[in-house]
Amino acid sequence: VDPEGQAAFDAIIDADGRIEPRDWMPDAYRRTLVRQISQHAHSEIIGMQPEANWITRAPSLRRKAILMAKVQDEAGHGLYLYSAAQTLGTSRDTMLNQLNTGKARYSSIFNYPTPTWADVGAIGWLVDGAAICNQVPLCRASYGPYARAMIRICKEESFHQRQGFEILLTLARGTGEQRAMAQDAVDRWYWPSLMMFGPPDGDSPNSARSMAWKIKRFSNDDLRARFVGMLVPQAEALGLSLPDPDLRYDDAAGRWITGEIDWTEFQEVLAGRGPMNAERLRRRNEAHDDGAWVREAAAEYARKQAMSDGG
Ligand code: FAQ
Repeated sequence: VDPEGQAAFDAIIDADGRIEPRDWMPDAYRRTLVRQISQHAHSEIIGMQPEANWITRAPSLRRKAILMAKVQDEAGHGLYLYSAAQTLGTSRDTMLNQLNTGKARYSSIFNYPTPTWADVGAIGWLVDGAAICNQVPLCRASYGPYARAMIRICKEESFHQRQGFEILLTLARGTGEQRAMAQDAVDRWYWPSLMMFGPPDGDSPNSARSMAWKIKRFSNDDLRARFVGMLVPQAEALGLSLPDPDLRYDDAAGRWITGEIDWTEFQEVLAGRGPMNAERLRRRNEAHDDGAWVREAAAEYARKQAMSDGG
């Protein structure tokens, strides 16, 4: 315990200021940030897989170029986020090792399969849409390096979201078969995208403290309701329906209320038993092993540079 450090930290948080890497911070604040930022980084890296599945089969050269750029953006997001987490004193090797050995969490959403091209549209519209809704408030998170990384990430995510919307719009205006494919993808991704916001507020052990520290600015349920409110008019514009017959606007509460979310499914996915958990981890390790020669070459290059700089 450092009473002076704590007082300075509290004053910065109260004034809505930013905590920077060299500032004193409570251990639990540091741990929470490493947990959230590294989980976020892992999500970006694992999140490359479901869409990369379609790079070789995108329906045109233009679609292929856009999809490659999008998947590459996700890699970039992972790298900024690992860098932000490293400023808290945890090495990238440690974080990647936790991911590769299945000890770290990453977003539940990336454990679902992408059997059709319309899934690429649904991921852009729903998954990137949910990501933006959750991440725009994180641009004001109290930890400086995280908040600053989020600004660029959000700009790129909003481009991704429109890219997905446009894929679905094209399909929805296409043949009957294409429209059905778009609807089927929306039906499969809608509920998992609502789960991205995390457990209901009453079952969210980290929320109260993260909100007091101004890492999180809104609760999981508030952001989920805000997201659904964004989807409703967009689904109408697409001419597609949301698979939620109980969805309604509650005038008294002033917010959208969804049908019941299947939290058992969410828990199963978190426990590693989602449809694609094992495959995602297998592929992650395969990519890591395939990249060993790049790491070795980079280390050797750095060693030679250091030698020639030295003399
Ligand atoms: N999946 O107490 P809370 C993207 C865990 S966007 C898995 O509410 P917290 C872009 C949680 O970690 C996706 N686990 O926790 C993209 C905690 O476990 P722990 C990534 C989940 O942290 C698009 C436990 O449940 N975005 O990648 C999930 O206060 C397309 C209790 O939960 C972020 O990471 C879940 N959905 O709130 C990429 C955003 N939800 O650690 C490619 C930053 C909860 O105690 C293609 N993160 N858990 O064992 C956050 O905003 C927060 O961490 C929440 C969870 C809101 C996710």
